[in-house]
Amino acid sequence: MKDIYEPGSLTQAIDFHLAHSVGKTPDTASTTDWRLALSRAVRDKLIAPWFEATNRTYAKDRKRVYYLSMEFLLGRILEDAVNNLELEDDAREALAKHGVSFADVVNDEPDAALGNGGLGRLAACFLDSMSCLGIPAYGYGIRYAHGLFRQSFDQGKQVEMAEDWLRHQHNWEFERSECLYDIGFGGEVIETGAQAKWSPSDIVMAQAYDTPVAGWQARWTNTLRLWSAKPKKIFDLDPFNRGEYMQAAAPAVLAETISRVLYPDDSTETGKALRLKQEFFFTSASLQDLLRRFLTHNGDLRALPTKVAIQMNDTHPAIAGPELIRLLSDVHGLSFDDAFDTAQNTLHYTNHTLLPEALEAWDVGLMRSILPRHMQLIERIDDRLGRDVAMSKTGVTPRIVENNVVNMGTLAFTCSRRVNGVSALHTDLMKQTVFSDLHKVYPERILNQTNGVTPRRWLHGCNPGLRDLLNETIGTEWVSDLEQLENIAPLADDPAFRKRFMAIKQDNKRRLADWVAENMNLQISPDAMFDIQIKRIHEYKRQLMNAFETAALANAIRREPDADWTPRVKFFGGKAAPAYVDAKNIIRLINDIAQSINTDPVIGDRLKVVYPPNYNVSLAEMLIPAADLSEQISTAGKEASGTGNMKFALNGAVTIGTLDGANVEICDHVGATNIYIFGMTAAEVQAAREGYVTQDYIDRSPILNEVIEQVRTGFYSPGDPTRHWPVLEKLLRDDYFMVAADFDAYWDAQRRVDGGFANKDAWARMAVLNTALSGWFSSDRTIQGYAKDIWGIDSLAGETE
Ligand code: CBF
Repeated sequence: MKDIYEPGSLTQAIDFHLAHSVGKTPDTASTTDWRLALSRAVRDKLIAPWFEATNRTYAKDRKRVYYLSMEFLLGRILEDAVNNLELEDDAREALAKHGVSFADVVNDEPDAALGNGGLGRLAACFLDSMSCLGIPAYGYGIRYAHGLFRQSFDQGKQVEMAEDWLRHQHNWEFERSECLYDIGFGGEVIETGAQAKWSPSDIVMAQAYDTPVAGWQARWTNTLRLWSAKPKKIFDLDPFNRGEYMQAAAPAVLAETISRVLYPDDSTETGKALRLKQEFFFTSASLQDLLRRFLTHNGDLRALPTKVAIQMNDTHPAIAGPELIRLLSDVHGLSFDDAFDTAQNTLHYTNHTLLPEALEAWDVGLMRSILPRHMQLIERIDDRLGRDVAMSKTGVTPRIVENNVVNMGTLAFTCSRRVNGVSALHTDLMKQTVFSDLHKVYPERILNQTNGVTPRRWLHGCNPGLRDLLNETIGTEWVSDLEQLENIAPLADDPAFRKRFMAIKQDNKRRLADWVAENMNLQISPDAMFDIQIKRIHEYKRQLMNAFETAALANAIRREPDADWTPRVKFFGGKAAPAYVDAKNIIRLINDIAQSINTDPVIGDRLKVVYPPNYNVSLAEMLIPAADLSEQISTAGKEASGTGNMKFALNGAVTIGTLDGANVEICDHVGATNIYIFGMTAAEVQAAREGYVTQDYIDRSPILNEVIEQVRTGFYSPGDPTRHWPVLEKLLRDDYFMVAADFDAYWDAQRRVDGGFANKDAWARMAVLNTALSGWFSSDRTIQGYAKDIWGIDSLAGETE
């Protein structure tokens, strides 16, 4: 299929869509209208490669990947698509003819925040890489009407508001009103002989919305298919006729609740049930959809693994095991054993965390009431596991159903051909801890695929200055072959190159400083070190340790204002889960510390603290290119991988971090002299747990002690001196993440950073080397690993007819 516009005719396409899709004339069009017109024009360009990719996959009857994820944290789509199609100059020019700014137009787009953090953003990077590499794939997820909440601060406290990304037309998707599947809940199982039939009491429909995902230069285009919940019965006329309008609308409202909000607060029983329903909803719809597609070209469902690889992104879609078995056996007539073997050879599971509270476990009663047939199948799968365990003679006793809960990690593991961790350390720890028993029974199953990030969004798109310098210096191939960045490594010793590299950093910092001045009413100097910690707020990520260090630095400056300080601006960014009270308390403390420091004339420009509300992908795209220092300071053994750490290093920020997650591999790649590593290792953390007393560490650290005393006596909350006691109380009672134990090491490392930054040449050299040696952290490399080691799929992009 040919492109419908002549090359270079983006102007014509935009003008066409402004009139025919948006219904406006140039003189009445708002920025949003122009955005919608440009989006349509750009989307048109994706259609030909999209159809071609689909046709080629069908024509060659090739294996596809189905990536099942509760989250796709896409961020803005327009700028990324323009970037991947290399249309930026054309778009800029076309809009400029109407006096419209390209930057205003792309910034007008709300983030598609269909995810919380790392896991969801990883899924988005993987979509990009699968398209870049020509791997036939579908992303399957939920089309939440409201993505991750909008965060604001009220006197330092996090306030959550509903997010509204679909308020304007969402121009990237195609509604598939014909693509509908029934999704059942509750009811009973009717058994006749060996046959079982599930008769659900409630049924909602899953309707597909497709978004084309173009890879670099549109070499290949895959589909993101998101499911939206629709009522089976649109409207109840009887109650309406009786004047009971609310009751008449109730079935629709209840059905639509399933895809209404990302991650409902699951601290209540009703919240938990909704979450389980969401998980089943999108998993079942995706499986029904892919089986339908498979059956259009194939007859024998036992051949499914030859054409289909399903990746479960964490345990959220782990119900895929029993659901696929149910569809294959109850619906399509396979025996349980054939269905199990087929499902197991098709499914794969990625684990993203070892934190016990994040490992999903569903109450058996809840599971049975919502998914009665699945609960039966889970028990049969557990029996199969029991048989393997007995045969293995390993002496271990892993079970899926234990103490009246269904352990979803064990279920996902048992139903998968391959199980992977997301960094080398994390994968080792998986083998030693949560999955140690299962690893003994199935020693071949666990493997590692260290995460990566897409260079298209996280360098080419977000850092145009550096992009241009790289293009000029080593050509453009690095965009799809990121390890070519190594070619700039020798230039770290070239003063002229370093100067240009750092001038770009300085521009990025200036842009950020302007944004802070405009949006936060705070003046910061781009000459100071920009020290940035952006991620979800969680105790294991230790924003608290950073906050304490910030306060301690302020104390030191106040004591000796005339000493030779390295000026710093500390940035924090991130949201806490609405029900996570301890994390919300930390946010408030950070904001109070910021307020105290930023208004202290003695401290002045030596230290400033910036915490922009509503951290999201778009903000990250501005913050990361402007960073000098990247804070990756989690308690060792707790951060599965991290991906922000990779984005920062790629953009020439130097890391201060623990030997946790992918930091270990970043250190290996950029070299120990180009990173500031501190603190306990994962093994030391384990050893320190025995007899750990927080107060002992505080007593040994006068610097930390002073800060703790300040917090206790209300130094940061003068009108409300006990405000931060809950933070201290928690720390003293249970410093599980060892803030106190690592504090002094962190403080010392920060002082080494001060010295390092003061030596401009040496710092610039480190910054260049971080970019040069981070190419391995491309998600293209990660996806190549999945394709080879897990899915058994080749790229189709380079193949000729
Ligand atoms: O693997 C992607 C990311 O996933 C998490 O965000 C998660 O949700 N479990 C982890 O916390 C990160 O370490 C990891 O990089």
